[in-house]
Amino acid sequence: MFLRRVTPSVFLILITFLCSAVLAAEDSDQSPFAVLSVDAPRPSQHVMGWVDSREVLSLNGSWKFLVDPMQVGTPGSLFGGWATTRVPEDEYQLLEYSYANAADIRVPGDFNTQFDELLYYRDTVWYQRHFDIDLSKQGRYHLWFGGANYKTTVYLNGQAVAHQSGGYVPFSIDVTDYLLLKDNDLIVQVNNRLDADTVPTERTDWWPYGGLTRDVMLVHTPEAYIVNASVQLDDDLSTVAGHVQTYGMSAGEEVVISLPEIDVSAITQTDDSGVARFKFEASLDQWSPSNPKLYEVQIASDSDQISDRLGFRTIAVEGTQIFLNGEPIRFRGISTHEEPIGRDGVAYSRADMDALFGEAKQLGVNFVRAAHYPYSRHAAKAADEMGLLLWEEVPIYWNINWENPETLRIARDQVARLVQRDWNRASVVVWSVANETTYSEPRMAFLNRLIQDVRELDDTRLVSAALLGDTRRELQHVVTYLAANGLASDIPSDREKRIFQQVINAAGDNAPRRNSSFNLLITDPLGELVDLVSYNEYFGWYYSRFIADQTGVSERTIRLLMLELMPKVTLASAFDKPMFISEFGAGAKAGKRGEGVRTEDYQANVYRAQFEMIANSPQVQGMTPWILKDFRAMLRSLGGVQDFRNRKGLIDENGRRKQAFYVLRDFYAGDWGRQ
Ligand code: GCB
Repeated sequence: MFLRRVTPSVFLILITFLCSAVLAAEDSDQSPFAVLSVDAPRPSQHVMGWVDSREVLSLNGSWKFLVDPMQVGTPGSLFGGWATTRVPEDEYQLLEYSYANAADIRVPGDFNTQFDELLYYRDTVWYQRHFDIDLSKQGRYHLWFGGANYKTTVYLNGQAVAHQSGGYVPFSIDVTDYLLLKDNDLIVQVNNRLDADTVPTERTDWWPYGGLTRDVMLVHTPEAYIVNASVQLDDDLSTVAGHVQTYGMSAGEEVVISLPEIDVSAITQTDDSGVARFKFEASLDQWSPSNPKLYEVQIASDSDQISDRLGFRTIAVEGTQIFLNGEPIRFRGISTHEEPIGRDGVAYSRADMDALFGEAKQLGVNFVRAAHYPYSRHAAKAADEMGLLLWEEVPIYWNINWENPETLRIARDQVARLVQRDWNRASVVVWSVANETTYSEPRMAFLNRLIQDVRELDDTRLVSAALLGDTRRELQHVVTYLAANGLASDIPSDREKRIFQQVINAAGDNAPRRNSSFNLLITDPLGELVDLVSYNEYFGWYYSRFIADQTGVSERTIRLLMLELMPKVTLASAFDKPMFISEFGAGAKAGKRGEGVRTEDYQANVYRAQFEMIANSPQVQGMTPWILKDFRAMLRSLGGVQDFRNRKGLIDENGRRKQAFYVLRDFYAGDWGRQ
């Protein structure tokens, strides 16, 4: 097709050009127009931890940036070669790209909000920078990425040194053998396109921010070094146990763990696989929201030393209660996304997290659900210091291809990297493996695998997943209760009462009595596998619209009746475990007051009704309403109201508080919050 349309002379030139391109494609038999892929090793499964105590060269700052919507830059493709910085030798040399003339971009940070024209962009981009190092030092150098969304290939001095699929989590590569003394050419190709097989998939109710969203650094270690270490307080509250993962050390190497402040240290030795396990007694002041005490912990071998400030606490469930350091606790929480207050884009710095969590604390919370993907390492560090309990999550969200082995591999990689990064953060008490996934056998097998992985890596925290109820069954129930209550109310018109009467007649013997209460039972079999049965419910918001559509009763009537019915609802699960309301909420445009949806008043009323429902439900031991701040969402296009933001925040994107903020704050200051 393409060849038939060109004239003969152009054809000759083109053939010559294509031949050289084909040769350059290293004997590839692919078409020169193909989008090529490059082979590169995967980063090590062992996450390099404790990096903040290491000697590092920060590679944050200004990088050069190219956009590649046609994916032509990959080495070997006709217009490609962007993986090496080249400058034309003279004015005759034809190059299709130039980093010298490229835009500047700030790292860390997403690219979408750094360039107006890239807000909705979901494809390939290229980052480039140079750096020098002091190679006179003995030891090894590791390129460390805090996270890159979502598919990343790293090129150093022209070599493809790593390929990582899946965003948000850290990965590192030992690049000692590829480094030069001066002018190292570091180029990173990142693609933020998602599809049906990725984690998450292409449909999410948050912005799929792309690029080098987290810190980048070159970490220096000795030849033989400590890769990571897990240090946990046992349930007896007086034993500290864990393990140290080393690299390049032979069996029998001595490793010392010490807490100088209490003058305690323990000596252990590496085994054949370079792992040193330890257990020792220590009398520690336990970490809690009211006492976020951190201790300096040092780990040293003959050749290496790392340190961090860690808190010590236990978390457990028994029956339907949650225990922190052996004491019952309720999680008074709020959900968040990783977006800063007052600026668009991803929250990437410690200052961003301090401000976001600081605002959460103003609500009187002791708990934050960091939905729906791993945040930067700064988040849990901030929470450790502020005394906030944290729920951390992987982006197994809505529709996941449960049957694709590569999807499972990426999901397991996300879980493993998140857990290994944050397993020493006292603030983190819940690992969540999924959000709102519907029941199927393949889903059970997939999530069961992830839950087992979490428990193998870290059996000291609670595992959960935000469940959906059995929506159809629930709605049928709710409709009959609404009808029974509606018949006794002044709100519905005569016509609507006739509809309600038909609903009651159809329910026959199962019809509820007027004013009777309604018990909503969570039965998802995933509840069997988790420690905390978490449930997202949107009473007062979505359900009302579905019911109005189904019954022909006006949405106004359904909404007003629903607010009356909610205080009579109790929430429970079929499992003898604590329940947690991981989401509820309602949208409101800040400053919009009065009647009807999307007003601050309606949102506040939904919160009030929710509190009555939750206070009626003894199994419920915590909640994280949706959500602290309005956030960017491609699903939310409604002009003048949403403008591509989800408006369920208690504050808007600039920090303006809505009425529901104060309603939640008062509730947490009251009896339920104090128990
Ligand atoms: C949910 C999702 C969350 C959405 C929220 C909403 O159930 O878990 O990601 O943003 O509802 O606002 O609809």
